[in-house]
Amino acid sequence: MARSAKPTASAETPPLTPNRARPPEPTRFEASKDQLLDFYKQMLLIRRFEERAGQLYGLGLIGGFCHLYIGQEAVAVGLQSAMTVGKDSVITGYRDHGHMLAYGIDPNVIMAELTGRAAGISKGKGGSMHMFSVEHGFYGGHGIVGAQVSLGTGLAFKHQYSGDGGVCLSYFGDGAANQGQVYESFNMAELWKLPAIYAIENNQYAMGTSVARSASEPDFYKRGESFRIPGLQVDGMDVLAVRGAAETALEWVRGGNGPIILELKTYRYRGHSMSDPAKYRSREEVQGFREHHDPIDRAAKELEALGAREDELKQIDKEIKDIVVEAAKFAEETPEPEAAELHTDVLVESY
Ligand SMILES: Cc1ncc(C[n+]2csc(CCOP(=O)(O)OP(=O)(O)O)c2C)c(N)n1
Ligand SMILES: [Mg+2]
Repeated sequence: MARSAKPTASAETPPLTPNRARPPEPTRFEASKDQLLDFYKQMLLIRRFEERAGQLYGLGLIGGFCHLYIGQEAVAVGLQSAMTVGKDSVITGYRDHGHMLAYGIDPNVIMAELTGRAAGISKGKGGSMHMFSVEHGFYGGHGIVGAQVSLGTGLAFKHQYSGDGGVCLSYFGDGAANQGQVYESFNMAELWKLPAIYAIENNQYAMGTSVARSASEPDFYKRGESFRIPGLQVDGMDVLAVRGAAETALEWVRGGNGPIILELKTYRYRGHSMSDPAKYRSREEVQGFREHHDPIDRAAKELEALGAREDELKQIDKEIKDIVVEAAKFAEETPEPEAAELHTDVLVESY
């Protein structure tokens, strides 16, 4: 077959994305003392819950996979505090406990899911990676890396199609951002101007592989460039910066401008999952983040500057500990599912 003639080269290469509208630069959220206290409590709840989940795993009370969210708390809390439960939807990967807690879902039923009990949010049959709460608009909990991006794009399409005013927030990692289906989803989302926020949680590792070793474009907020999707890079260790970016993103998307990407720069303190010996990074690196960039310490310091007293913060610490102790007790004592449950929630027809 004859090749078609090459088009004549223009004298100058046009700019990659001419005249593209962009959202404004986000500003840090100006929280009142009460608002910041609320974020602090939520982050602390995630931290203590995850620490306890790690212990229960060690005791053999949690089976299967278990991916902890310690270090990344400001991301879920900052973003989800700006969403409207019952109107918007959220979807994420397997590192999902924190996202559920940040949405105000009962810690008891989340912990009971981890221990595989009937009272768990997926009746004890989903475990750590497969938690859902449709009434909260929380669509999982997915183990296939990147799959939630396409599913989330479908949820955004549903919001647009039914005109319900909702936005879908899809979380995924730096590793998932190299998946092919992510870019098919980006293309559709921008083409159809879907109400979608893509939140890339750049915790700098995909299992044992660092971003430096795996990403040809490590600035993940630029990953939508070829689809004309704007992106913003955000300090994911600062809950107020995250909340500020969430507001900018929501305004952009709710304004009918189509999707937006947020790259949240964050760090996971623990291994990829409970079975990760973490030999691919140094102790000093992890310690550096814990000591100098911890999102909870940062919020505590700001609260003190806003007039919170030490005993007030200590009291919150105690309340959170009690909630987590209660969740662990519930998760250990509540019964396992009946054997007959093996046959429910299973698709047996052809679709
Ligand atoms: C399609 C697919 N490929 C590979 C895996 C194995 N896997 C599980 S988690 C993971 C790393 C993903 O890293 P990232 O997206 O950065 O998320 P993080 O774990 O850091 O939150 C891989 C490769 C998988 N579950 N699904
Ligand atoms: Mg990662």
